[in-house]
Amino acid sequence: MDKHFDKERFKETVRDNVRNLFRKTLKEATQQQLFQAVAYAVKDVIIDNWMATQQVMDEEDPKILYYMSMEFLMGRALGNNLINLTAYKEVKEALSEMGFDLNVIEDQEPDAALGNGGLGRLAACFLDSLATLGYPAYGCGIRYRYGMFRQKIENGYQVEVPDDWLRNGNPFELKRPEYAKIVRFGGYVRVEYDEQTHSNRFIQENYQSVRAVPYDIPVVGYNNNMVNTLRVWDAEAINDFQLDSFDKGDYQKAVEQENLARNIVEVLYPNDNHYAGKELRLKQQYFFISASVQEAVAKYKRKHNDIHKFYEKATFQMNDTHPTVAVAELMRILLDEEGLGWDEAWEITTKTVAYTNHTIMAEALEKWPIELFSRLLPRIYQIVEEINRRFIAQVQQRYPGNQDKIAKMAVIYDGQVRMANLAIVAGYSVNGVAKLHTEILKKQTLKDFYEMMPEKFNNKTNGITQRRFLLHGNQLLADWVTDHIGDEWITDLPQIAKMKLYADDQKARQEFMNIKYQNKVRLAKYIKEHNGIDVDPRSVFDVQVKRLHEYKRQLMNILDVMYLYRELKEHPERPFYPVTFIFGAKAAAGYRRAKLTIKLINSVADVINNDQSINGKIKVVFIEDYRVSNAELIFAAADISEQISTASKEASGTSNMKLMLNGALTLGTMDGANVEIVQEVGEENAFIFGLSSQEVIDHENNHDYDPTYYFNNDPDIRTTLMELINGKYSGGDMELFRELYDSLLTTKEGPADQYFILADFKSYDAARKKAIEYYQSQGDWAKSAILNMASSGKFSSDRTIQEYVRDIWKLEPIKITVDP
Ligand code: 26Q
Repeated sequence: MDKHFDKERFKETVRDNVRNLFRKTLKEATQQQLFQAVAYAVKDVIIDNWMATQQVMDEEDPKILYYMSMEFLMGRALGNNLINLTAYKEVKEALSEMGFDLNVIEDQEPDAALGNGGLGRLAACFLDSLATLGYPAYGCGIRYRYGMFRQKIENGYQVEVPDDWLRNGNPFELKRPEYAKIVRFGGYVRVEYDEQTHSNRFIQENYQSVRAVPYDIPVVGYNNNMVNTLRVWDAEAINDFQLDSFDKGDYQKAVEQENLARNIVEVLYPNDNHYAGKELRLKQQYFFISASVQEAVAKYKRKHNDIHKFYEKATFQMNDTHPTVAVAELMRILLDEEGLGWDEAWEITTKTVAYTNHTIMAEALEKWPIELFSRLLPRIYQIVEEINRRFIAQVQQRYPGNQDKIAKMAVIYDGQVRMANLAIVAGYSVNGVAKLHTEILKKQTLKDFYEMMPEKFNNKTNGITQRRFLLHGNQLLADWVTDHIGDEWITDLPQIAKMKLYADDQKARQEFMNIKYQNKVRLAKYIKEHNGIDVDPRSVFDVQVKRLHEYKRQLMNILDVMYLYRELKEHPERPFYPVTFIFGAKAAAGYRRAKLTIKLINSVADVINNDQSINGKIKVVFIEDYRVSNAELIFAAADISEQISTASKEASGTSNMKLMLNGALTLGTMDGANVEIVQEVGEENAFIFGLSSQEVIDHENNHDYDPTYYFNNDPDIRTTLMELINGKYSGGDMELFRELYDSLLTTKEGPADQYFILADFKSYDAARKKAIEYYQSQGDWAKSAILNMASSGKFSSDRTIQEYVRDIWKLEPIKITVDP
């Protein structure tokens, strides 16, 4: 866009859009209307590149990746599209000449929050990298009517508010009714013998169905004219019944179909790393998978007549097990619609689908009761049964008489369909998302599968896009880097290592700290506006932002804040450098302990922030409604990155990478990608503490962890825990936080302190004190911060995507040229 960006024409288009869309002059338009007008002007530009991309794909017929995911946490599109069109600064200028502020206009756009957290944001980063690297790809997902709930904090408690993100329409999406597909649920399967082919035909009857209608959202590559597509499916009722029909069955069914359509895409399930076996969730999964697989096959058949070579032109990456019905749906289409035999169909399917695992936690593994699964998806269930039958035969052949192997590896077992096992049995690739995670999968969680089919297993350490999380989110730092080393880091992040030269340079250190300071001022202003709290931008900004989950140990963080505060009060004579503890986290709506932890953080914040006697040396801030858009502000302003999960539990983490890229120092455990971060930046530029993953796993296997040992022997720990039940942070209410106290010492269900908070508490506290101490030698800190940023090259999602392409997908990049 840069070369043919015509500023005057752009202004004209914005003016026209305001008139045509809202019958208003620029002066009369609201900020929201301006946003719409600007967004449509940007879409104009995108459309040309989008069509050009389609045309090249049509001509060159490349292999296409279908990235299948229940979640795409895209955040806002306007700023990101302008960045990738390399038109951000020009548009900012044009708008400013018209008397408008692009930042204010950007703030009018609701986040597209079609995801929970890490897994959904990873999908969004991958789309950005795929387009930037020129790889033909579709994101396949669901157009949820309501995305991730908006979080309000009322009286310290989380309250969930529906996220009506489509209220003002979505200017970037394009409805494509011509590609609608029918998806069937329920009924039964009738088997019919076909005299001609001497084979059985399977006919689903008495089913309900919905029309899946795709909406296309453009995914703009960086400065390369490429525009890929995120295709999200909406559900519409099929209204083909006769209103005057006297057939009561028809009428009943029609009403049911209306309801099915209305419910199916209504809302994103707000569980992160936790499985809930809800029927509607399985409906959502089959709905978008059936539509996506149907379309992938239809697209292939428009150009090719040999379905046996489907996998040469299409590959499906399944983002966790949520899309795993794709295995059986592709089989169904090949068997029932294309008329292939089992072996042919299986060969094609197993060369098409690949699976990414994002967790080792047992409670996150998807298992569907046979009753539910077979009732909702009768034909799909038959196919899964056959896959299972054949696989078990294989296992028996390999391990004769070994029942244990079958118990562990069967797809259907103990009345349940196990989606991870289905994904592994059918997938041609199984990958973890960080080195440590993949090793744990191979050696523990998926040991038996690894032993039987080691060739499938591989690691793909996660990454993040520097375009959103540095270039857009932290423009001061981005410009500073570009001034020193040029702008190649934007598409080649390892180049940022050139900044290591400046880690010892006094002037550069000063400049870095000055930029960080300005970003802290920006965040302090946001905090003042949203929380009414004054925070000092000269204090250390210690940040933990991520979904709330016990294994991520936000509880350990706030307990340590309580401990630090008590020490400060008891020893006012000791030097204490001011710290601002910043939290941001949504808790799943039904997750009681997580929600109570939010209440605790806010209660501790209330007490400490209002204690005049400590002169503001500690501030605690809970940022309401943590999401992609405010995350960008937070990352830019962070000094310390809290990555404190119980070792072995966080598959990778990605906020660790975003914070590192913005020059924060990691305070963390040897878990997930932290291990690789430390390897890149050096242990002297991070603060590492706590049990190792092996120690945690050993304790779990030996059942020999006893948290009461720490409680009984360490008075600091004991006193801190007592503050949960002595009313100090609850206006005298001794019961409010008892559940948290109990969870650490005496639970009825499961082991106490399942996440080893007490075991790690003291080493965490020491590491944190060391970090705060280190901050006071500003020169050293600046050096380490610059080195963190400069060592983040590995953690670009561009690198991750190149590895997926090389080892798994085998795609070829395409080139898009548009005439000026
Ligand atoms: C499953 C069944 C029913 C309802 C919901 C779910 C569900 C939804 C979301 C299960 C899991 C998730 C999300 C998991 C997730 O975000 N995992 C994170 O993935 C990141 C990207 O790989 C990693 O960096 C994180 O370590 C991992 O926790």
